[in-house]
Amino acid sequence: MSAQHGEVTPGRAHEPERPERSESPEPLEQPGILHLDMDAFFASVEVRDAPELAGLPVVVGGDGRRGVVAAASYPARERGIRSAMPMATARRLAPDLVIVPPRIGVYREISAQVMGILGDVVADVEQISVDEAFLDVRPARRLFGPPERIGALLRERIRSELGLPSSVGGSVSRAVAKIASARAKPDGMLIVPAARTAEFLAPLPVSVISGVGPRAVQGLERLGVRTIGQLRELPPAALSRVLGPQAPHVARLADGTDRTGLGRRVRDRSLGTERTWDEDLVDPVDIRRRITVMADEVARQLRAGGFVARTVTLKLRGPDGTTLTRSSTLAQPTSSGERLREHVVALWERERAGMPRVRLAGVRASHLEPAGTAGRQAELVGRTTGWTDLEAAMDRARDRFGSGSLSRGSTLPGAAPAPTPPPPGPDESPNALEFP
Ligand code: TTP
Ligand code: MG
Ligand code: MG
Repeated sequence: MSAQHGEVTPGRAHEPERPERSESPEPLEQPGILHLDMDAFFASVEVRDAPELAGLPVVVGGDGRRGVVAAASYPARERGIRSAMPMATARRLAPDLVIVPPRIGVYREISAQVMGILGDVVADVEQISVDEAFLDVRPARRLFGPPERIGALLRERIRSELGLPSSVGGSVSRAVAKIASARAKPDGMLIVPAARTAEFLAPLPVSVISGVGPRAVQGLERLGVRTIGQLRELPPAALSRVLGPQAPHVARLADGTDRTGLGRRVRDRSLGTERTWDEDLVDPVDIRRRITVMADEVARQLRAGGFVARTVTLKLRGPDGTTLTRSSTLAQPTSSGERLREHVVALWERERAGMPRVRLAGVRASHLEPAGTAGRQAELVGRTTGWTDLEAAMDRARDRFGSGSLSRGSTLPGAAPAPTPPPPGPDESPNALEFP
């Protein structure tokens, strides 16, 4: 049941007792951060509830013309099917594909049960999406034993109490723990001893590092760098040219010296606003102005809560009830209204032909992170800084003088609309479902 494939044995086995050890006051460092992620989460729930589907290529997602795969079972992945792929493509890859419509309420409930199990065992749980969390297991060690014992216990409880497979990665750094859990999938566990971190990472493609997006991958490839081992050999200046302010963090990661642990606990993983109108909105300038105001409002909520968001979602509903939800993943997490606005307006520009009359509109930010860890670094990129500073100052003024005191030029009725923003770029992906 608890297939432990690919497990790297704990550090002690690779660090024989040497006399020099006594010169170092550091105790042998244990991997204290675990990352647990459910396997093919939505699809696994559907297979659990319809066991005749076991072993078949199963996907959860919309079956319509614009349908997209939300989750793909591992048998479906063997045929090349992936999340965010158009359903039509998935059907071509697997003519015997089983398509199950999503049951978001059920997944949310199970998500809460998973998090409940994690919270039973480990006090410090940082949930980062519907099916995954980071855990700081150092304090739980005295009670439950070493990290691999805790990881196995969690996987076993999720399996026996919820009937679902999950995978666990462990490391001294949260970023490496997440990479390890992905390598352990499906239904596995991979704990990387501190001293073997660089060795574990060396053969992996640079794209496994979160924050190294498609553009960075291309830039590195032009320098002949494909793996993390090769990235380690790059001079820091060259790395900075490709990765910008992220470079030092990525370099520490590649070296195995990163020790970034849990961030602040993020309970509300998304926040947003939506509005319904009695009369349909038909004027594009008006619609655009209203979603701009919403983006600003959401950004303000983010800043008030001390968060940055990785994903922004635009929801539109027409008079006949047709609802459209489109998400955009930001290259850098942000709390800037200007950035959120660029993305939601671009999403709307793309969809407006199919939704000429709008009854309801909403903007939601998700994949929240505490501002000040990864987020703050990201905000230092380019012009975002200016906007966030300006916006923080506007927040302060609003707090002092009331909400009517300030608004941006283009949101005032009658003001000229802002220029069309650039498209969000290659990091954007269509989402069949809003992340709960
Ligand atoms: P993931 O954990 O990214 O993927 P997964 O659990 O399906 O598969 P893996 O074994 O690789 O972890 O996402 C969790 C759920 O979130 C997923 O089951 C469905 C939903 N989801 C979407 O709705 N759209 C998407 O584009 C992605 C990536 C996930
Ligand atoms: Mg998952
Ligand atoms: Mg996940």
